[in-house]
Amino acid sequence: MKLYYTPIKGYVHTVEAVIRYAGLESQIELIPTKPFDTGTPLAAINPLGKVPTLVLDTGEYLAGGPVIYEYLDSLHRRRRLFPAKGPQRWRTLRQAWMADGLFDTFVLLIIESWLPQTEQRPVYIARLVGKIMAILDQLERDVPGYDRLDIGQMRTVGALQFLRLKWVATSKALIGVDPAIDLFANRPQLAGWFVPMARKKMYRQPLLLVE
Ligand SMILES: N[C@@H](CCC(=O)N[C@@H](CS)C(=O)NCC(=O)O)C(=O)O
Repeated sequence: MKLYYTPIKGYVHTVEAVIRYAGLESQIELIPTKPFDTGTPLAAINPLGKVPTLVLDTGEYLAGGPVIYEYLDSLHRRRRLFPAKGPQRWRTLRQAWMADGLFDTFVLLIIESWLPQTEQRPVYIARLVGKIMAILDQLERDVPGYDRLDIGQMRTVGALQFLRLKWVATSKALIGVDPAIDLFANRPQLAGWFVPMARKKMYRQPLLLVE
């Protein structure tokens, strides 16, 4: 299998953590990919042109992080990250979907931050920031109900790591966003869960080292 993804210094993607959890490191060829580069080979594989994209040995591709996580989760013998059925499955999928939305919403903000400030849209930015804060508030309510490790939790760690890594630089480049906003202030449940999770080995060791 070949994984097209974008290694980021100081960051472990959810897909990397899932690969480690599943013990599939030796079965996956990692292909560092810049999806925003014109001429990226990714465009010929996945019409959405997004990372992560997984090309199977059959030549078929899978895309959408959560689709890839579930496929990888079907390939190991440890406890499943995706519960097979019942209320726990829907709770977990909802949590993973929300965390994926947190990541996607923040990516939209990053893309907006690439524009000169005179071309940025303050109303749009405020709306995206509002969604991010609302998701953090929902996580604050959800964390006390977390049970055994599942894909909802893993996607949440991945999204929060990315947010924490890029928040200050992104908000400095945006109009109307205060870079001093502390994402974890007044969210003690979330901070108390996230900080030790982020220190776990699977979140400290990316699959590829990047300069
Ligand atoms: N939630 C999505 C995120 C995918 C995503 O938005 N990837 C970005 C990278 S940050 C991308 O490839 N963007 C390229 C583009 O929008 O053309 C997933 O996990 O599949």
